[in-house]
Amino acid sequence: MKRTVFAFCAALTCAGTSLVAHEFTSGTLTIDHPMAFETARTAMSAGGYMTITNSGTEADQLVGVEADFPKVMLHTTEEKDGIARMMHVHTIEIPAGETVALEPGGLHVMFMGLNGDPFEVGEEIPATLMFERAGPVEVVFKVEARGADGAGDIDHSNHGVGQSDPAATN
Ligand SMILES: [Cu+2]
Repeated sequence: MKRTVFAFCAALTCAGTSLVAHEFTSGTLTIDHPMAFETARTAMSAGGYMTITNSGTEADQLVGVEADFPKVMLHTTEEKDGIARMMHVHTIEIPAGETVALEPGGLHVMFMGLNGDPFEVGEEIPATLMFERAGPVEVVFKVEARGADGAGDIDHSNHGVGQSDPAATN
């Protein structure tokens, strides 16, 4: 009985730790909660989100992301005439003393070429963030459930199809 209780507590602690401490640091950079939303079976791409805090005194730049997909890009989202469009960006500036959020409807990582292998809840996506100053930082994107209404990731509903995304053609 005692043993059962102990095991239960240990499992709780473990779960709590993995949620709270899902962050990665390198020098003065802290990457918090890299995540992606689960995707539909037919999805060709998925967004990756996180916050990056630079506690140093000099700016850094996220210049790329490497992961096991045909293509991984940095995107920003611009809304024009009520239509959200993905735009490829080459770098994401992380100013000194600031936190930059990569989030739905804004800057994000785009994992492209899923090819019938959708992101599933609980899946972990290893990736390497490439920073100009800090160099490579290994992180793990955790795949989380999408809201019942699809909230949180609306800008990717038609993404990867190509009609409205100039970045998808290059
Ligand atoms: Cu995108």
